[in-house]
Amino acid sequence: MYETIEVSQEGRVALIRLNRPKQLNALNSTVAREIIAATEAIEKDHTIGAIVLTGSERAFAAGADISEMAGKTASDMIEADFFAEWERFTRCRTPKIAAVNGYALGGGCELMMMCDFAIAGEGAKFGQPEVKLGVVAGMGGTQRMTRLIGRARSMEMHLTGRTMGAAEALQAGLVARVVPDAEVVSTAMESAKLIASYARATVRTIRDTVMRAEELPLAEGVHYERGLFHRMFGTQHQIEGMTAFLEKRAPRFQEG
Ligand code: CO8
Repeated sequence: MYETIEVSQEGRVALIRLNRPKQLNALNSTVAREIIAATEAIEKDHTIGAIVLTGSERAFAAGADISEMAGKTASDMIEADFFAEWERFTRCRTPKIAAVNGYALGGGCELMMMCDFAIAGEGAKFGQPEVKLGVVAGMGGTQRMTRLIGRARSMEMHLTGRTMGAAEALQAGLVARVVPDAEVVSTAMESAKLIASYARATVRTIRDTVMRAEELPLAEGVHYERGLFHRMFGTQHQIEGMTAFLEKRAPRFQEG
């Protein structure tokens, strides 16, 4: 069905694997179209509660496809609004975990940062090397990396184009966890299965609220969160979750 990705399902979790290993999973327009189409299809599937996005052992993704971009003019880029389609990926509310082995460079690192969090292998390498290509990051790298790891570190990464290893990425807050390379996908799947075991509506609300922290001033964010908290009372998931706790049993969330 897809040319550049493989999609499978394990229980309530979908696994999307980038499959252009010879090009180190460079993100060309087919990959973009397919990842977005797959994510949007998963979004509509009520049997799926979380997504794991991964690449190969050598590369999560080594960036946007340079051979596809190299000959373009500014008019071409503006006309196509190049990379704008990725906003559809970030709009999908199903939690997305990036499982990263090998290179996550340029657009690859940006795709990882578009996910809700990342689990990386000990050998993973991150970077925004666009400066070496004479351009700025185009898929949100300057914005998301700065929010995740702060201006000093983000500026240094963008201006030098150097790569950062997994231990440094963990310490900086670029990734949530680092595990042995061979355990990256299984750890991400485990985490995704746990998320998918909770009520979908609750998970989406929590995810949306955390995402708002990047956009809103503190007082507005806290007010927004409290309003959602109040409105969850009397819902079937709140009743079941709290009743189960008081009855000392596991909750059984019914999906409607
Ligand atoms: N695009 C296209 N092809 C790639 C890419 C890429 N980003 N990365 C690797 N490849 C290809 C190589 O050309 C090579 O192909 P071939 O075998 O046909 O020669 C194959 O993958 C294997 O790569 P290498 O032989 O180079 O493997 P090495 O192990 O020697 O090196 C590296 C691995 C270090 C990852 C190296 O391939 C590299 O530096 N790649 C490019 C990394 C990069 O610069 N990424 C950023 C791209 S730009 C971007 O993502 C955002 C652009 C923003 C533009 C804004 C426009 C609006």
